[in-house]
Amino acid sequence: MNIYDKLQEREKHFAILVDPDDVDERHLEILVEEAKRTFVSFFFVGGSLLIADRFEKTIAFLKANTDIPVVIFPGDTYQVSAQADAILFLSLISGRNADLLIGKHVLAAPVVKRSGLQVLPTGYMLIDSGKATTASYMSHSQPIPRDKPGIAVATAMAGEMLGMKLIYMDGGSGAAHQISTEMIRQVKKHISVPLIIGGGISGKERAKEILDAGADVIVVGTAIEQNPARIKEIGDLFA
Ligand code: 1GP
Repeated sequence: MNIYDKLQEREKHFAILVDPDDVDERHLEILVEEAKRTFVSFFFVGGSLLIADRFEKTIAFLKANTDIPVVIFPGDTYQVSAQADAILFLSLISGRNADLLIGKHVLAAPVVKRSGLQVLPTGYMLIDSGKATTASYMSHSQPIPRDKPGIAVATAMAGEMLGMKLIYMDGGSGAAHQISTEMIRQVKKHISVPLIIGGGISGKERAKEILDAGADVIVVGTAIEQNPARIKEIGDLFA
C-alpha cells in the first residue's frame, strides 16, 4: 500500500514503534491483537542500536499477522528489509553530522533501491528532552533546545524546501521532557508536509495534546511496551 495514500485516508494517524530488541513473539502477538481492536495506521520498526538478531523476524511476524503497513524507522544502514512496506529515509537535519545528513544514505541507497521498498524522504529532528537518549548519544549530534521553537521552525522549513516529504520531530525514546505543544504548533504552522511527533508519549492525555497542537502522526513505543493496553486507549482517540 502506498504510504502517502494511507496518510490521505484520515486526518490523524497512530504509529506503534516496535524496537525488535524489546519484543519477543509473545509480546508481538499481544501488540497485533490490541492493534486490531482499534485504529492503528502503521507499525514503525527499528532502533538506534539493535543488539539481538530480531529485526527481520519482527517484520516477518507483523507482515504475516496484520494488514497494517510496516514502515522501517532505521537506526543504521543495516536496517533495510524487503519484507516491509516502506522506509523512512531519514536525514538528521537537526544535527551537523555529515554522516547522518547524507553519508549513510549513499551507502544505503543501492540496497534500498534493490529492496523495492517505498522510500519516504524524512527530515528527522531530535529535540532536547532533558537527558541523553540513545538517539542523541548514537548520532553524535546536538538536539534542538526544547525552548527554541524558532530553530525548530526554520529547520523544518529548510527540510521541506530540500524536498523532504515528512518532518519527524523526536524527543528520543523514553524522553524525560516531551516536545512542547508550542513548538509543535509553530512548526505545523510553517510546513505543509505531514508532521510526525514521537518521544515519551505516555498515554492518551498527552497524545491528545500533541494531536491538538498539530501533529499528523504520533509515534508511541516505550509506553506500549510497558503496557500494551495503551494501544486501545490511545488508538480510540482516532475513532
Ligand atoms: C522514539 O519517537 C520514538 O524514537 C518513540 O519514543 O519510545 O518514548 O514512545 P517512545
